[in-house]
Amino acid sequence: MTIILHHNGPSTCSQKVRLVLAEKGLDYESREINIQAGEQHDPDYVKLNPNHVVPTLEHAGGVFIESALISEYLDDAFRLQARPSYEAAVTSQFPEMVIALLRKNGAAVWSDVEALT
Ligand SMILES: N[C@@H](CCC(=O)N[C@@H](CS)C(=O)NCC(=O)O)C(=O)O
Repeated sequence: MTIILHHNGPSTCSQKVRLVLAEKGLDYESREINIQAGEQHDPDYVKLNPNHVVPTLEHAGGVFIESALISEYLDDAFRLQARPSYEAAVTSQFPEMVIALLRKNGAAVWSDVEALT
């Protein structure tokens, strides 16, 4: 499903949404609205955004206005999958690594004591 973003280059509200799209690696169709030339007042655009401002996002048959709400929508619709990291893998194996190290150095660990009782 294509994402269409009606936006303006220097507009901070548009930049906010473009940052979210970039962060999530999402491709989108760009529709530049020249607000200096008053294109935000074009009757066809006002049908999408009755506030006469940018940005406006179209996706999945819906029209979204207000940069904060658009950002929240994108965050919900395209939630990033947590990638298992090396650090996470090491952290989850940490207790086993400590036990192995203790055993290697001749220390008895709880499971060794249990095995003797
Ligand atoms: N609360 C809106 C504000 C949008 C807004 O004010 N956009 C400005 C650009 S940052 C705009 O389109 N201005 C055109 C105008 O006021 O005519 C949002 O966050 O989306």
